Amino acid sequence: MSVSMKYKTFNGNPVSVIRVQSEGVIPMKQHRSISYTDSVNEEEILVTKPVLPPFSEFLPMLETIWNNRQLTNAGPFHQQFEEALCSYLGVEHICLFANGTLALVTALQALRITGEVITTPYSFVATSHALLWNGIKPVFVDIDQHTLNLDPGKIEAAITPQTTAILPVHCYGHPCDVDALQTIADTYNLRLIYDAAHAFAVNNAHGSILNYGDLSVLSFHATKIFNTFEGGAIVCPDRKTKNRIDQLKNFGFVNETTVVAPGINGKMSEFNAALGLMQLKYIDSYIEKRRTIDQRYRQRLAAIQGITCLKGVGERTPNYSYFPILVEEAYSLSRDELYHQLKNRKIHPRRYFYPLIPEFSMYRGLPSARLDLLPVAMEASRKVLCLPIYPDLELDVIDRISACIADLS
Ligand code: T4K
Repeated sequence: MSVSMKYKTFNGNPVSVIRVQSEGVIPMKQHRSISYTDSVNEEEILVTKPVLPPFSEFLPMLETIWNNRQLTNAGPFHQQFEEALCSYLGVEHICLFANGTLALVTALQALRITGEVITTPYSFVATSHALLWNGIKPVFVDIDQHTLNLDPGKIEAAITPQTTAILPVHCYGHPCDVDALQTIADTYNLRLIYDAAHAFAVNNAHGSILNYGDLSVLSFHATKIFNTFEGGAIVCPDRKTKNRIDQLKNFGFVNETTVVAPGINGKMSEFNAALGLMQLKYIDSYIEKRRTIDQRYRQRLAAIQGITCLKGVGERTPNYSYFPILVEEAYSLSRDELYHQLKNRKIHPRRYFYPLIPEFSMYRGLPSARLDLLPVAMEASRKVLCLPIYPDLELDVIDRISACIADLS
């Protein structure tokens, strides 16, 4: 067997490609996997780099899994992780999932959402995809120019007799206008499901932002501030809803012989749950490091004309999950020119979220996908650049990134 590693790009991003080639009587087979190992090219600065607990601390947990052979289906680590998360986040009930997308799809199923759902055009595609997977028609409404979250002032005009719910996103972890959204939901008898994939550990003056609406959906993907490799969760207010969601994520089983709904397999494994438990020990230190990075960027970028650092509104404890800047006309380069110039300098920011969801072919034909109806989202999609931010990012690297942006102006 031979192993070789090559540096390549994937979706325009630097990755290392590991090639494993086996030899022998069996015809040669190539296994291809993609990793993000730093050793291949130490100088590349990626938009994020997942944090992990010390390997030695995780090993005893792995040993437990190896010994007890409970690999999935609500094992002991799963139970402990659910309890620990509820207590850390300040929420009543949580249902763990294999990833955030399955959690979104299941949240819509759990509340039996049909017809039309009002949502934001400015998000990762998974938000709208979850609607399509449920046969629901997304209705895009423009965003607020300060928070880049769904603009409550524009929602009422989009409500029709078919509207059943609102699906906003706490974009970059910056809270939506939760009170205004709840008022609209109550007035029109709509369900309110938050895509809170970016909003882990965000609190406003009253506590966790995850306690608003009917349900909130989290992602624990590798690129998120809190990761379980892959993972996700639904935060729900009562035991009855939790039971229904737990059934739906387990094929609809309520016991060995009874299936009450066409459920899916959305379960989180013991491996992911054990890792999550371990990550919880360190999450406060991860967020604190991100806070320092956020502050450093703001200091270093403050004087650059045409660069605006986005800020949340109403967070008592932010999570600093992204560092989005707006590249305004007063800056000498366009957002895309800056993006490419930085890439040439081995700095890899990301254009979250470009293109806009309504620009993708499966959404383009919808009446609400007309880009002239979504001017704020369009502008954000053409101006925002998310700069690298992760706990291990050294302050001198932030200074280097900021200096590049200043030099290019
Ligand atoms: N709702 C919202 C609002 C979301 O943002 C997301 C996910 C979801 C729902 C769905 O939740 P999940 O089903 O994913 O749990 C990434 C993530 O794949 C995606 O989870 C995330 N949002 C989205 C905003 O970003 P990409 O296309 O940027 O991923 P990728 O592979 O290019 O990674 C970005 C950078 O991170 C790379 O430059 C390298 C680094 N990286 C990535 C991975 C996966 C690593 O260093 N190690 C890794 O293992 O989508």
